[in-house]
Amino acid sequence: MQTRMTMAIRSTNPVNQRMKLIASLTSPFARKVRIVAAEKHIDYDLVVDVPWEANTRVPAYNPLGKVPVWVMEDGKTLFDSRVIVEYLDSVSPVGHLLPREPRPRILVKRWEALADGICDAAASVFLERKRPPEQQSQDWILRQMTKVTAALEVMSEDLGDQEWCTGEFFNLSDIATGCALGYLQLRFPELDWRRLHPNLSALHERLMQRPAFRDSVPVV
Ligand SMILES: N[C@@H](CCC(=O)N[C@@H](CS)C(=O)NCC(=O)O)C(=O)O
Repeated sequence: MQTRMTMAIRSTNPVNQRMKLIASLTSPFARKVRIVAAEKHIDYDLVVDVPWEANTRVPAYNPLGKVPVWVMEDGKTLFDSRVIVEYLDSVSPVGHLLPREPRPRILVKRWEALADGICDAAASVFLERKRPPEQQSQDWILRQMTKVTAALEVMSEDLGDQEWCTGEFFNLSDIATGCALGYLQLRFPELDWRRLHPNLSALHERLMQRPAFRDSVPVV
């Protein structure tokens, strides 16, 4: 499925072919890219491709067989999501999502690493639980879920009573965190992170006020 995403401002890059995002609609990493592109008004075609399906074309774009993949105007492909969002932030002058100064910049990327780490651990549990019960490892599931709960605790502590993850300005740290929380809500509705961490819950509510978040809620 290919969908044209129409944004108010086009990318400033010279155009040969339209830029494309290859993504599944449930991937939190792909959602992060979609939100960054929307916040920065970058125009692209969304190509929905589920890497787990037999007829997937994802390995033709990314040898690692993972989404998201960004296809640039000259056909060069970019992965993974952290590389893509850094690229998108640098090609459009609209609302910087990564600070320029080294320390604030790396602190935003630290939040992103934490949020992506939650998604990696949670996704591996989701996949493990899809295996036949006798093949599932409870030790593995526990190990991964411990990472999720520990990372949520650190996020909650670091957020404190700030409006946004790194303080008063919305940036990539909030997008990555919101995508991780949204993924937990989708795949692990039984997790009690909202009650345990009311500040993360309030952050998620604030993020859901933004059209880019509302328009990219994962669908199953
Ligand atoms: N570190 C990668 C993670 C991407 C990832 O794990 N994507 C999943 C979907 S959520 C995937 O495509 N998995 C297919 C596979 O592992 O074969 C990123 O940030 O883009």
